Amino acid sequence: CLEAYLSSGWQSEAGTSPINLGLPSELFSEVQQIQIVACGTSWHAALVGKYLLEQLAGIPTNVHYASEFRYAPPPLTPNTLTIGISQSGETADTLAALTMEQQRRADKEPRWQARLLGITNRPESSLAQLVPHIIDTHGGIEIGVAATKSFVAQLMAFYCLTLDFAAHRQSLSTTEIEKMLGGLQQLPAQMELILESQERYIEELAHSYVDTTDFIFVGRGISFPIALEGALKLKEISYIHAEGYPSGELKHGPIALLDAKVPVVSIAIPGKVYEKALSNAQEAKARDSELIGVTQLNDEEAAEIFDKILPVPPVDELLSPILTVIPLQLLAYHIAARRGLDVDQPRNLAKSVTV
Ligand code: F1P
Repeated sequence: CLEAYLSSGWQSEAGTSPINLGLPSELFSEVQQIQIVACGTSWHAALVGKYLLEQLAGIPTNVHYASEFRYAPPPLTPNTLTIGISQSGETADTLAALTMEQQRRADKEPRWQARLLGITNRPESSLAQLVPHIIDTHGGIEIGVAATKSFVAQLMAFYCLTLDFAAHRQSLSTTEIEKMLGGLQQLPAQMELILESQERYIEELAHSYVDTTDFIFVGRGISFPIALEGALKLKEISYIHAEGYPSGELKHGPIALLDAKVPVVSIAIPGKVYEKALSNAQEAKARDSELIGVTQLNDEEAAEIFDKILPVPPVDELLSPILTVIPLQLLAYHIAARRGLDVDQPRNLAKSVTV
């Protein structure tokens, strides 16, 4: 996906971008605010996008459930970019939210007019026909109903969109941009390493959770949406009740649910919020929960705290979502397979919700 977005022959010059998304510059000029509408897994990808766009490009960004947008539309703001993200490009709620945004801004002055952008795996979809511009994730068609590879492709689209904004606004230096691009380019090999070295272990580990009825997932900062996505995958394909929370929210209520029967999965990657994430994980351990850490390979501090570790290769915290989601997808997959469930066609779920 990344290769498709790189500008050819970028010269590390401030104010120019290493990314070419094929979008017109008017779409980006003087953007003061971004709003993203999405459902399900795409909504979780949007939360990672919000983190990146706010922290790296400095643009206030709101993420809305597309299914709620029509009933509680946010007040209009000028120079606002609205992004609809949908793997299938056919999700009715996402299409309706974008249509509403287009209609309510139709007669306004230029600053207030709709600027709509779609992010989808399907450039031939209804979403692509509805909005004037799209970013093709190059993620291809999902075989299963539950989105997995799409999530990673959507994240890559958000990394590149953010880098493009950050380069033009000079909110990151060229050195910072180059460092991030270098990190992004290493991710495919690191993902393969996880798949090759961890799958057997995760398959065996999954056997011990076949009869588990509840799971809690926690993460801080950029890892919080990954906690939500890990929980969603378990619900969607394994039919196990699972919730995701920001690590620091545990003590504000969910901690009452914890005991030896409720495993807690904590995503904790060395970086800004690492120590805090580890100390939150310890709160769960004190309530007898089994602690499973998605953390960096060979981290001694983590090895002391977690009962079990799903390791990922060393990675910058900012890029870690693309790696940390993989063991969680594998965990949900192997628990479901062990339970004899149809992982590609879970009960009650549609590939795209078109009503
Ligand atoms: C959104 C979504 C998926 C989920 C399921 C139902 O789809 O919630 O994330 O796995 O397939 O639809 P989309 O708008 O990203 O196509």
